[in-house]
Amino acid sequence: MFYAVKQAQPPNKLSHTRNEPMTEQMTGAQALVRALEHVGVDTVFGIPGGAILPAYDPLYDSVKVRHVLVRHEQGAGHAAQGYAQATGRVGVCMATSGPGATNLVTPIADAYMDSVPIVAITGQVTSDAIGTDAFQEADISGITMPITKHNFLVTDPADIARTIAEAFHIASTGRPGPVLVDISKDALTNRTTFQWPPVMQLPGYRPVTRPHSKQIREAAKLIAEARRPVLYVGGGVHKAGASAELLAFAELTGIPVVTTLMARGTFPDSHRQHLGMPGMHGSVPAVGALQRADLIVGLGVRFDDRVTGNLDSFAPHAKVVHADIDPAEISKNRHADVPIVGDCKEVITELINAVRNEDRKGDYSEWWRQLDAYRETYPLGYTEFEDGSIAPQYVMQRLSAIVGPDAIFTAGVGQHQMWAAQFIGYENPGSFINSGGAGTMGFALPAAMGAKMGRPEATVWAVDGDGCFQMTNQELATCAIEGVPIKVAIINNGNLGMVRQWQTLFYNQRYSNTNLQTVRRIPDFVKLAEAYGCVGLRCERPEDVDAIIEKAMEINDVPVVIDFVVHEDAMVWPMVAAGTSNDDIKFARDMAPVWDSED
Ligand SMILES: Cc1ncc(C[n+]2csc(CCOP(=O)(O)OP(=O)(O)O)c2C)c(N)n1
Ligand SMILES: [Mg+2]
Repeated sequence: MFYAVKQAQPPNKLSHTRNEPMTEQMTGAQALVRALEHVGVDTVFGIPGGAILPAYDPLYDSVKVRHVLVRHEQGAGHAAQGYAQATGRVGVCMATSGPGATNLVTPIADAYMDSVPIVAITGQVTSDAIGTDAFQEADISGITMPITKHNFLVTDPADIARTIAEAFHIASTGRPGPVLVDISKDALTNRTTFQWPPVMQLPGYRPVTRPHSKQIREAAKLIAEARRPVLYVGGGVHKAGASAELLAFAELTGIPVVTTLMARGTFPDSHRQHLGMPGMHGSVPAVGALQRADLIVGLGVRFDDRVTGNLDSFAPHAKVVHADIDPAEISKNRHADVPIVGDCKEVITELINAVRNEDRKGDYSEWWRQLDAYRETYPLGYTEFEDGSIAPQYVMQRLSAIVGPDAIFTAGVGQHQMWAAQFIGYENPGSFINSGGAGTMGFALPAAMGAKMGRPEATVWAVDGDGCFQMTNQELATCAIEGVPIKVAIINNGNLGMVRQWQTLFYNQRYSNTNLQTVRRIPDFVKLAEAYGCVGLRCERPEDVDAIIEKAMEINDVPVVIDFVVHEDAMVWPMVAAGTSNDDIKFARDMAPVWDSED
């Protein structure tokens, strides 16, 4: 697995290979910090408070674990997500009981939807007060039950070290996801015997990673027989660290590739077999290919409604091979003719072998003629405005050209996110980090902070909306004080733009509560950046875009925020209206592609 805890093997295996386990008397809080050190944690994002306070005392002394004091627990959670996605390791956040813990609910839900491995550690009121409505009591394990891969309530200090080992193991193996460890205050203050490595107690938790060989052979047969196949690639391929295998498989078979929002960069955008992103704001070639396919090979995907559009009319002619590590995903939305449960790295490796062993080879030349025609006729494009204002898509293109593919981009949620997905070229796996499943406004900035802390050598850009930015911009203080020089590009259209776009298209241009009035400079993003100890820049004319991006690229000691003032009427195209068929995609307002007559 790509996501791995730093330790060489799970602790229960280590116990057989070492002579004597380490034992020592200490408090539960000390055991917690010691366990975090043992599983290889180097960064924890959090905010202290009463119930978690005992843990912060030994944390103060740790030379291995750096605690980053954020300004809001939501920022801690998203930072842990950004850290996890940029490094391939488990991200960690920490909060006190009650409101501290509930502030983590949004990032935990986000991590659950996007299968991001994080461990959230929360303090809980003392065990004898649980259930009494004690000060700052919230049943956080109950609250997060449906949005965690697993969660624990620990009331005995003797359980702390083992629980931490289990939490990291669960978060990082199989389908990755968030794990919550809620620890009562008395478990932190009472003494225990610390023992490492602990023996994990996870009966029944055995994620299947090896695919069934019969299913693999079946898939290879369908690939040879197909005339119009598509590789539908999702976030699971990146999480399995399988982009090299994907490239080899795609080139071996010659099958066209589409990459979902969560898989941007997993297959190089510049590769001639890449058709773009599928779905609601996908490219016409990608959406058209899926609709006309006779075989879809889904790898680490979940046939999300944003990809399929109206499910009944999705890819009506296609047989489906669906590979995923989570058996619950297979045939959840779309029936799989060939279900494959397994880790995508192993699945694709086996598929390569099976395709090589097939005597027949698929002939997709007619298919490529059709797809190349789509590419020729319907490239991604946008309208410039005659009043001399900046088209937001142009900002993305220039960011892509000047910053280059080695950077990491994060995004908020809305129009700017879609433009960042469409108009920035991604060549490397994991170079686009965003909130896909939950669509959480406010994700970009703290996620960029976490990514930059995990990969300090990388240039990290947060592409944010003026609405999203106002949800989590307080983490600029954290970035400035902790020395995390991220760069933020605010796409300031003065509006909750994506919602406004729907009002334009579906609500008769009745713009109810979407105007943020940032034309009045409330807030003034440049001054706000400066107030937080960052450099603030403003860009209002297309001819200044390059110079301002270049200036931001030269500043590497403090965070930089650019306020790109763009036209409020820019819209995201192509678009498949929610709930309608992918066949009804529009590449501009009221402009539908003309499919070939043979379609
Ligand atoms: C926390 C949260 N609240 C509400 C929404 C609904 N929503 C989706 S996009 C959007 C507008 C975002 O505005 P902005 O950040 O300015 O981005 P833009 O679309 O203008 O680029 C809203 C309100 C959401 N996704 N997340
Ligand atoms: Mg906006």
